[in-house]
Amino acid sequence: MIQAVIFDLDGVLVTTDSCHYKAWKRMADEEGIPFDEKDNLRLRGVSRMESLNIILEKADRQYTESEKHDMAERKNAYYVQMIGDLDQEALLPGALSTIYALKEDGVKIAVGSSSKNAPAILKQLQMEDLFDAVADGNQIKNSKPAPDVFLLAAELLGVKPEHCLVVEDADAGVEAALAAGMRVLAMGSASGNQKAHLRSGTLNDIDLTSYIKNG
Ligand code: B16
Ligand code: MG
Repeated sequence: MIQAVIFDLDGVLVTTDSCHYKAWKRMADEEGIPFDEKDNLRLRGVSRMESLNIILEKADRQYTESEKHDMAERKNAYYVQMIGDLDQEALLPGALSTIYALKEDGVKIAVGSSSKNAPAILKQLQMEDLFDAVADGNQIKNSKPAPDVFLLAAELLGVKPEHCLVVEDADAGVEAALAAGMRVLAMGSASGNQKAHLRSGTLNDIDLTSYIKNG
């Protein structure tokens, strides 16, 4: 029986996934490193430094740790600048209505995001009080596909992993949820993931409350 839903943030609740791409693209272009939307799929859900390491696979030289640190900082500065004027119009279809419907049914809700910017985004969208728990990239050692962020969210909620359903837009996030022993709805760019228990284009295309009620 599902007692809690853990939402990924970028690409599930908010359109910030495209800002991550644009910020990495700007950094990669400046460095002359090939990087496109297809490469970007591998970055979804994974941490900032792991994302950089994936981008650098196509670089024609080695970068020092200090250079890598500076590049990650530069990308984050571009990203933070881009999300500076984010408002509720950036919420993805069905995000708010799904959250409210679940809350009305007494289902606990949490955020499980790899992003260290998650608390700032939730605050800017005035959503920080909406969730029963928030687990993010600041609190974990291993990012998705490791299960850490979802296990932490379940612990903060006081709900066993087998009673949690994760909503994810990244294949790495689907893997993380399965590794945590949770059920998972794959949506958006992960909507073709056959390992997930459920699939949908957006949160508007699925009635999560009925799914949960019917067990
Ligand atoms: P930051 P999610 C993830 O967020 C993004 O999908 C991924 O593209 C990003 O690299 C990661 O957060 C780290 O973000 O640089 O802000 O700490 O999808 O898990 O909500
Ligand atoms: Mg995501």
